[in-house]
Amino acid sequence: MKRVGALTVLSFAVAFLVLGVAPVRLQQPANPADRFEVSDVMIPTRDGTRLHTKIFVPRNQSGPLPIIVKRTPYGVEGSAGNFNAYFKAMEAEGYIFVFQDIRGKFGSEGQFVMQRPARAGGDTKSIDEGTDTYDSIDWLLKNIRNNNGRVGMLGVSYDGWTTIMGAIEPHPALKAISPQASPADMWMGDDFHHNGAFRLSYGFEYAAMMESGKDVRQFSFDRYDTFDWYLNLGSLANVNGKYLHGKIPTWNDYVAHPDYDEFWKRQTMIPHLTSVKVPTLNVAGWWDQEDFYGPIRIYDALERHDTQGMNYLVVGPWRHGGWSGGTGNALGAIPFGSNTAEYFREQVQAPFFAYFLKDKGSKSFAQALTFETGTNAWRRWDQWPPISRTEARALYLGASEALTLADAKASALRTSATDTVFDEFISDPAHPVPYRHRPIQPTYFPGGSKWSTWLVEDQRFVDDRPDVLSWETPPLDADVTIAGEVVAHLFASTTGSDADWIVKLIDVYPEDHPSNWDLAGFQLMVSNEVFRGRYRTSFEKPAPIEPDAVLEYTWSLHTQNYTFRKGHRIMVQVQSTWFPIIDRNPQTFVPNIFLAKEGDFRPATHRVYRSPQYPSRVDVPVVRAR
Ligand code: PG9
Repeated sequence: MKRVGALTVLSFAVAFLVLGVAPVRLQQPANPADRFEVSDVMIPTRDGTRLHTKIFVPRNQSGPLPIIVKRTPYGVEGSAGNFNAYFKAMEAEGYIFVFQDIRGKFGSEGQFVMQRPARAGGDTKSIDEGTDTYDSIDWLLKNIRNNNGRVGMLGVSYDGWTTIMGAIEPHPALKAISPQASPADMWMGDDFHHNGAFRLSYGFEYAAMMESGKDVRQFSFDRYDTFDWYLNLGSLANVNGKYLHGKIPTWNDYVAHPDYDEFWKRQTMIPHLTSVKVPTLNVAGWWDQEDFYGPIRIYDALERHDTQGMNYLVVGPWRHGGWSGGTGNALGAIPFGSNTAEYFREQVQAPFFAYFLKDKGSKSFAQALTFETGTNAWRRWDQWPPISRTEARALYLGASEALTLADAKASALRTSATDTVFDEFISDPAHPVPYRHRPIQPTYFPGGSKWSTWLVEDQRFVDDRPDVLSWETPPLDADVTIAGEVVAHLFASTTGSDADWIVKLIDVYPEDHPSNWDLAGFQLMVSNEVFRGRYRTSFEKPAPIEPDAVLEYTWSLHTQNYTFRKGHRIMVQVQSTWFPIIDRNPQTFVPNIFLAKEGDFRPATHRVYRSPQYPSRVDVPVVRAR
C-alpha cells in the first residue's frame, strides 16, 4: 500500500516536470488570508443601513475577475476558513470573494428579522434581503477595481436562503447562484416545523441562539442530555414562563402562529419564484437533518418556469452542508466508496460558476445529478423525479410484521380472513420515543453533538420498544432501486383526539456482513417524516380527530435515490413520538399546543390498520431495469 502511495506522489511530480506546469497551489502561502488583500468595508444600502463586508482580492490577480458573494447571519470574521475546502477549487480558478454580515447581525447595522419575508410584488419602497443584495452588488461593482462585471452567489442553509432571496429581483450582474440546503417553508418542512409538527429542540435552541444578541449565543442547559430537560419542561407554555420571558421574537411567533397562517405564507419565497432569472444550481443532502424539504421545493418551483434550461439539481449522500467540507466518503457508519463532497466541489460547483462567470468549460451539467446510495454511484437524470424511468410500487404492511413489495395499483394486499387487521400500541406523552440515541447533546454543543448524523443512526435502538411498530420484507433476491418521491398512506385510529404519525423507511443490512461488521444487521433510515394528525383536512384550520375512527393519512417522505441491495431487507417503522426534535402532541385536541395545560397530555391507544379495506402502505418509485 505504502509503495503505491509513494509511486502516485512521484508520478504526480513527474507529470509537472514533463508538462512544464508549475504546481502553483503548492507554492501559495498556507494561510488563506495571506493569499488575498483583505479589507473590511461598510456598504450603504438604500435606507441608509450599512452592512459589514469583508472583501478578499487575490494578490496574484492578473486580469478582471468575477465576484463571489456569500451573505450570512453567522459572522464573517472566520471567512478565510472557506478557502480550506468549500471554496478551494474556486479559489484555484480565480475570483474576488466577498462575505457580508446580513442586516442586524454581527458588524452590520439595522434590525435582524428571522427570515425577513420578500417584499410584495410592486412594492418598491420596502427593504428585504433582496434589496440588500442588490445594493451590495451595485456597490461592489463600482468599488472593487478589476472586476469583470459578473457576480455569483452561494451558501449553505441560511446563506443558501439569502442566495435565493437575492435572485427574486436580481441585480443584472448576478449571473449564477447556488442556493444550497436553503429552507423554503419553515412550517411545511424545514427547520421549525414538519407538516405542522413543531421541531422543538431545534426551534427553541436556534431561536435563542440567533435572537439573544447581535452575535450567536448558545442557550445554556443545566444538563448534557437534553432529553430530560425537555421532558421536565412540560407544556411549551413554560418556555416563556420560565426561560425566554417573551424576549425572543421567533419563539413568540411560534406561539402566536401555531397553524399555517399568513405569517408563514408570507415567509416562504415559493410564490415569488415565477421565473428562472439566474442560472441556478440547487444542492441538497439525502440525510440533511435541517433543510431537505427546502432545496427540493425550490428546485421544483423553479423547474416549472425553466423555459431556458437554467435550473439544475444535485443531491448527494450528505448531512446538512456536508458537501462544503471534508471528503464526503462516509456519513456516520455508512461508507460511500468515494469522496463525494470533494467530487461535488471540484467537478460540479467550481465548473458551474466557471462556466457562467468566466466562460470556461462547457454547459454539460446534468439536469439532476443524484448519488444513488447502495450502488454508491452518481446518476444523471434528465428530469427529477424521473417518473418516466420508474414504476409505482408499494410496500404493504401485513400480518406478523410482514412487509410486501407489490404493484401500487393492486387495490390492497390480500390478507386472510383470520388475520387481525390492525396492530396497536400505547403512545404515552410522558414516555416519548427518543429521536436519537441518548444522551442528546444540545444541537450545536461546542463540546460535540451527534445532531448532524442522527438521520443515519442505527434504528435498532428503538425497534424493540412497544410503541414502535415494525414490518419487514424477507431478504431481497435482487437489488431494488428507488428514484423519486416516497409517500406514506397510513390508515390509523386513536382513542385520543389528536395524534402524530411518524413513518420511517429503513434498509436492514444482512446479519452476515463480513465486509463491514459495524453494519451487520444495521437499520439505516432511507426516508422518514412526521405528520400531525390535527392537520389531516387543513393546514390552516386544525380539527380534532374523531376518537376510534379509522382515517387515512397521506404525506410525503420526500424524494430519494437508493438501492436496497440483494440480501438486505426493507423495513417500515411506525411510531408516534420523536422526542425532543418533535414536541409532544398532547393527544387531546387543544386549539394551540404551545399553550396546552399539563392535564391535556394523555396516553392514547393508536391502531395501524392493514387490510384490503385499509391498506396502509408506503409508495415507492422503483427504477425499471437499466
Ligand atoms: N438550518 C439553519 C437555518 C436556516 C434558516 C433559518 C433557520 C435556520 C442553518 O443552518 O442556517
